[in-house]
Amino acid sequence: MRGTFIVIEGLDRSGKTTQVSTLQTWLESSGTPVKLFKFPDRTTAIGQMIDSYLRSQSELDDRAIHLLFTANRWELATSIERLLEQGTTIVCDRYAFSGVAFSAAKGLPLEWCRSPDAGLPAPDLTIFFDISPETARERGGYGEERYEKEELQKRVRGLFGVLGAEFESGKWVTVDAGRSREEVAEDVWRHVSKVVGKVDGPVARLW
Ligand code: T5A
Ligand code: NA
Repeated sequence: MRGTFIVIEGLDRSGKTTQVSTLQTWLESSGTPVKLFKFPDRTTAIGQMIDSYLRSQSELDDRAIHLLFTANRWELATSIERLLEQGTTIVCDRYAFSGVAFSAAKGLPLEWCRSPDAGLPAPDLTIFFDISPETARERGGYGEERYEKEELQKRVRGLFGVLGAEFESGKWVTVDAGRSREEVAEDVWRHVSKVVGKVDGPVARLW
């Protein structure tokens, strides 16, 4: 069996990073080899440009930053694929769906936004963390970064809905992330345990 590719997507402050770490612990204790990825990966040279932009320390054209986010995924795509083939399950904190939803919410055409991500490894399961902008706002640290503005987050939420609707049921699931950490973790585990260690064959491609 190859590893399972699990992506956690969602709005800012929906608790993705918190849950990815719980999920890692649970997978490890069930004996599943697992590796975490996070996009943007701010540690690479491209990631440092993205980080500077997100913290409003530099300005970039909307298309230029979009392509940097995509390039940041491509620079790690081979490692993701290799690990999956070697039997390691991957849990990824944000992926191409964030890439499309955030840039399209800023006004770039949806189809233009999708095309540079075409051909990337496709997740076996995407869990979308849905949260109202009002609940997200009450959480720690909200508003520190460039995209953490309520109007933009509302458009992003709508666009995630459009992207998710294209998937067959079971491949894209929505979790109510406005609940307690424990309730969200249980729900995530319920979905993950249905697929993990059960997929085989070649890794699919976006889109
Ligand atoms: N972006 C990203 C693009 O535009 N294009 C792209 O291609 C990609 C990949 C940075 C920005 O980049 C954009 C989207 C983003 O605007 P990021 O680095 O993932 O993306 O952002 P982060 O700031 O790291 O993460 P988020 O803001 O999205 O937060 P998380 O990971 O969803 O939330 P988390 O776990 O850090 O929790 C936030 C706070 O809430 C608390 C936590 O303790 C923490 O204080 N919390 C809860 N509180 C109450 N109840 C719960 N259930 C809670 N769960 C967590
Ligand atoms: Na954020």
